[in-house]
Amino acid sequence: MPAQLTPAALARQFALEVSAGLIKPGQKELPSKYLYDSVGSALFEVICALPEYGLTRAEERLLQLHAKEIVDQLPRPVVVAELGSGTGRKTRLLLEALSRWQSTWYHPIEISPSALAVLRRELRDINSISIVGFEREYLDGLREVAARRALGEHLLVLFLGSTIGNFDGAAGSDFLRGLREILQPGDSLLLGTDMLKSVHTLISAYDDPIGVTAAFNLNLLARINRELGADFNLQQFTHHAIFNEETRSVEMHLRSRTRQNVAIPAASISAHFDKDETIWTESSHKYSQDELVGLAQHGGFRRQAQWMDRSWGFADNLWIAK
Ligand code: AVJ
Repeated sequence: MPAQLTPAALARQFALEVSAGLIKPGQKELPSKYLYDSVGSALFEVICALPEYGLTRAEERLLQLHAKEIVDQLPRPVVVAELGSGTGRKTRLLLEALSRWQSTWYHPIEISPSALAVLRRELRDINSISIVGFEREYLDGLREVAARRALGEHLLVLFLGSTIGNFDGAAGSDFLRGLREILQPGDSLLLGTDMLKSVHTLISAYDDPIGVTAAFNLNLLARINRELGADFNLQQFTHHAIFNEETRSVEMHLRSRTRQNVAIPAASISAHFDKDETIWTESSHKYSQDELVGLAQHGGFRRQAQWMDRSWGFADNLWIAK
């Protein structure tokens, strides 16, 4: 894989972000992207199989039904970049549909090296596909892809799974604008968005009864222990999922059972926790149709088409850069 950061640079970055999030006054937080080391990625796969977490299956249904139709709406030739590629099960449906028309460059952009490795193995067999991955932050990787494209080639950016929902507040909208700046008019974005639904359904999806999501969340502390030499006692933290009505986001938190201090040597800090204090580890924003209209407009995109799975409440949106 070309263009990756060195392991030492990644470790330094992780330590910096952990220390910034845990020593700041007020709500402690950790970036949700760090949930996906090899253990976290494996646990996320299990989450996707849980009956309570319908999101991934909904998008798979959409792509199974409509991949051909989606591909038909794209300008060709097209180069495909994917932000946060996951295992490639959904991507395969699109790449197979595309490869009937053209040989395709596919550039997964993903900070988890284990996820990239899985993906390469998973998609290798598709006809006339060339895979070149980038172990980079999303927009850094996308800039590299955009810089390498040939004249006359259009870009299709896949941002599936409602990962956009992990940006909280204005960050999602800012991110889409940043992404648009890298694109040229006529390039396209296929954006997966989980739609607003009942609070009961949402909480069950993020606080499942057998505790897989709890393990996924707690693994972040275990990862900090493994990689930064910290001494988090995982028995002393519990998983919580709440729906924030104001921001329309499910939030995952880790709550400290007691007053405690945790040393994180590689980040050069000792973090203090009050009893019941939480670390906010993830937001998963849920969308309304009106909000999508506003986001596209603000971002500089024309809404070309939308495919909706009504049984769960999930949309794949095809937007074209204006
Ligand atoms: C992969 C970011 C879409 O927010 O629903 C699943 C991650 N977190 N359960 C989501 C997740 C808890 C997931 N995304």
